[in-house]
Amino acid sequence: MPPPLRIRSARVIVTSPGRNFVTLKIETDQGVYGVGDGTLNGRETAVVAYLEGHVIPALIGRDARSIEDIWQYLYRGAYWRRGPVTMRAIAAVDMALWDIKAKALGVPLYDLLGGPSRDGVLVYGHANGADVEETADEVARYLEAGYKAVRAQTGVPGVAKPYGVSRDKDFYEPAEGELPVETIWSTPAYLRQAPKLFEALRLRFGDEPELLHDVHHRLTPNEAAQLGKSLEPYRLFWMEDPTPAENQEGFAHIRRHTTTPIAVGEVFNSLWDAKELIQSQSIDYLRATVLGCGGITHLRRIADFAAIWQVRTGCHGATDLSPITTACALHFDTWVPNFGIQEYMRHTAATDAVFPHAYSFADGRLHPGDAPGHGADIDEAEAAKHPYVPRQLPVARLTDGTMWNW
Ligand code: GCO
Ligand code: MG
Repeated sequence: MPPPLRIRSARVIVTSPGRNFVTLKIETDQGVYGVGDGTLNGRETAVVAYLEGHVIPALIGRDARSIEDIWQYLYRGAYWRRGPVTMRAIAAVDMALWDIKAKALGVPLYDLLGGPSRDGVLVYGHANGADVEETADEVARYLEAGYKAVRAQTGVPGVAKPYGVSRDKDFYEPAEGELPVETIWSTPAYLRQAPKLFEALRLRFGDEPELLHDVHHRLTPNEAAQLGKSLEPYRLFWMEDPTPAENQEGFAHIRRHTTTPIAVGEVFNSLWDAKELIQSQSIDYLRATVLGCGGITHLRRIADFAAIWQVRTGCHGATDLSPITTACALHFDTWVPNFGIQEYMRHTAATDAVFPHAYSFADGRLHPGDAPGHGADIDEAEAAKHPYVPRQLPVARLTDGTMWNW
């Protein structure tokens, strides 16, 4: 047995280079350290409290090589299981431990997971605009930049601040304001608008580019079934989060009525959120992430389970997942046999400066790089220049004032 790599210290670093990130840095007695992401958009300080109060004290002195045992200790041992805060805290530890192990062995993380299954990770970018024409121009910009897959979101007539339409064309960040900003939602107006967007995109760009769309939990199962049907002629790669997934049977209803592929799961925390959706073959892609689902240790278990029903991965990759999560996701995606696609919302230059990383984009794909570990780090001096700024995600109301799903 090689000598243990004792955890000497663990610290949380909160930084806000344009948006907030929670990072855990674990140091060992042999000088090797690892970093993990624990960011939870709008609820960052809850994860910080969980890590500092309940996780870090229990880590000191443990052997950093015992990734599985530490995962089980933090999950089973806590008695209070699951939930976004707990599972992000566990994810931060898990990412840092995989980083340490791979660095100690001098190999890129994907090598430890079983080696590469593909040459580069297909990603989709985010095009959005105030109307159909502006969105189409943005899709053109992504295709010119080499993207093979693009998510398209557009403004809805009569709906101020619709989901997915950004203030800044290059970077999308919905969190603003110390209290949630109130937005308005109209399902009938949206159901009229969405097919017009994809009709225009297919007319302009032809059949080849993969097109994706995020419904962001706004519809009932039957409205989602209507949307899926109306989008069938435009052959989407996927329709994402058509309805909230607490009621997993709702997806079986959507499935019965449309062949438009369905993706769900960016808010999932474990296999138990997805089990029936997968087993009933109600979905095509699972959006669970290393960040949301307790790290690589649990996500690869979910992916193996999903593979039995031919459900593929499509990891969440919005800007509220730090470059450390992006790096881990890319190592995971490079290995996972049932890979589908990876979301890629670019981070700002300020964020990239705080989190130097080995991954790079070329020809519509991201490449994890061959640096030992997951290849992402935190520049603490740079991070210290950006103190925490409280910001929250918006809320949504229907046109009559009724609270709705944002
Ligand atoms: C996506 C997501 C995000 C979320 C964000 C919330 O598909 O990328 O829906 O944009 O809204 O992660 O913090
Ligand atoms: Mg989404």
